[in-house]
Amino acid sequence: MPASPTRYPNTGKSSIINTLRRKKVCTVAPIPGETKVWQYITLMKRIFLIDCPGIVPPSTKDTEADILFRGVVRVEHVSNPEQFIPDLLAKCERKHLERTYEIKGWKNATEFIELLARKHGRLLKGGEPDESGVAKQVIADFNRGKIPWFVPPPEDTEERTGVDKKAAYKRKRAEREERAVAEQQAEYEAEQEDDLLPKKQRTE
Ligand SMILES: Nc1nc2c(ncn2[C@@H]2O[C@H](COP(=O)(O)OP(=O)(O)OP(=O)(O)O)[C@@H](O)[C@H]2O)c(=O)[nH]1
Ligand SMILES: [Mg+2]
Repeated sequence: MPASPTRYPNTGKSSIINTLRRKKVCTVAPIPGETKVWQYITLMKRIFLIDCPGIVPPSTKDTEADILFRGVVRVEHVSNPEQFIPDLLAKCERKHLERTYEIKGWKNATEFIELLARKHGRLLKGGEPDESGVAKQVIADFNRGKIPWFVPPPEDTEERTGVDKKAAYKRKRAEREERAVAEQQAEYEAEQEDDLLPKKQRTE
């Protein structure tokens, strides 16, 4: 039975296979395009897995920035990387960026890049900041998890009716029953101890 995780690059396909096999059978790396060829891995007698290179399917929904921040593109292939820095700054909290890079006080993406370029001496001839080089570094840091960031889960606005509602009631009832059983058990155990006490004292 062939089973193959086909997904974006750098999303952990090879890692899942290593976890299933409980050993390192596939190479894993924090850069997209690590897996270059199909690799067959026997999971059980009649089940094998195929680790394959990631693919980026054409999508009308995902913007170029969405795809980039998912870590599925190698930064060296990104043209004008500085164009994505405003989006990156919007995704992260200022305090996290300040802490990661030990810089403060930027008002926009250009100032952010400039501060960083000066701090690390990434200047071009004539003293101009190397905007593209710094932007690539920041995007790479983001994709490798050096800058903390998160997205809150979507709000649960669904109104539960029918089966779902019944399931919630059932769960609550089961919890109540579980608590009652635990209380009874505790009472029983306490009684047992009380019963044992005189006997114990007798034998001593
Ligand atoms: N935080 C986190 N990182 C993970 C997880 N799974 C994998 N990674 C990391 O993500 C990176 C990519 O993992 P891979 O298994 O190489 O991804 P892939 O999908 O095989 O990538 P390609 O071969 O490039 O298509 C590695 O640095 C892994 O250590 C996870 O569950 N959580
Ligand atoms: Mg892989």
